[in-house]
Amino acid sequence: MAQSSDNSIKWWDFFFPPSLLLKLLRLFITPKKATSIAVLGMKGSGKSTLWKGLGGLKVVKKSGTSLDRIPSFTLVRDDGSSVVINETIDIGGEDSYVKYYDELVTSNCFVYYVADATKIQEYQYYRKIRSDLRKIDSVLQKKSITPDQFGFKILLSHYDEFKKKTPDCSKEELYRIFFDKMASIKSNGYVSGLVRGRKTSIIRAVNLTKKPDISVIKNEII
Ligand SMILES: Nc1nc2c(ncn2[C@@H]2O[C@H](COP(=O)(O)OP(=O)(O)OP(=O)(O)O)[C@@H](O)[C@H]2O)c(=O)[nH]1
Ligand SMILES: [Mg+2]
Repeated sequence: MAQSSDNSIKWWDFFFPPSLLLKLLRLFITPKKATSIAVLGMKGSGKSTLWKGLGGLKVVKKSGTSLDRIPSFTLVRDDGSSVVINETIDIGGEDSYVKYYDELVTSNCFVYYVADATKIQEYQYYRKIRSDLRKIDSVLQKKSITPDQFGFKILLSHYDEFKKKTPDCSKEELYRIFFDKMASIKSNGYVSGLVRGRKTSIIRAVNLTKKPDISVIKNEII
């Protein structure tokens, strides 16, 4: 999914203007690569808050989401670099929205699955997470999307509140609790394999209302 080309202007370009001209032309003519992001996950976990942080949504409705259009937008990182994000939809977290995974999980997209860290030990809550992850796997299988065509991360939001409730519990401990709850996930798909394999690289505890955590998320989007 990564793509880079060194169009940066160097000192010697000023001594060889044709090369400078060529680079300027390439900068303006080359279409910017667009990236698709899907934000899936539990009700009230922070999906719309994440879209707002990334720059795709102006306001987060207090009543929750009922299918909001996210127009294509330019995501700007702290260092000024940017990436165009394709038009998509912001979905709610109830079961009735899971059918939209079929259109949102595509080849060459990056999927964020958001769950509230303060709720992951509740039986109904972690059962629904397992079921959602299985659904992502079934879409990957149905569309024959291979791991190299797909980016995936689980965001455990409300980490600030989790920390207030359980100050002695480290992020590593929280990840262990999460993976324990996912251990019996019944699927042989890619995502289920990652959670069963306890891959900590796919999980991050965050406060989605705070800029530093949003910046980290923005910086890893390529
Ligand atoms: N403290 C804290 N609050 C958060 C965090 N993420 C989201 N919130 C708050 O949680 C509430 C719900 O956030 P939303 O972004 O609407 O959640 P959602 O997943 O879009 O909800 P639905 O669309 O109903 O599924 C809002 O009041 C957010 O400000 C977080 O990491 N920490
Ligand atoms: Mg929402």
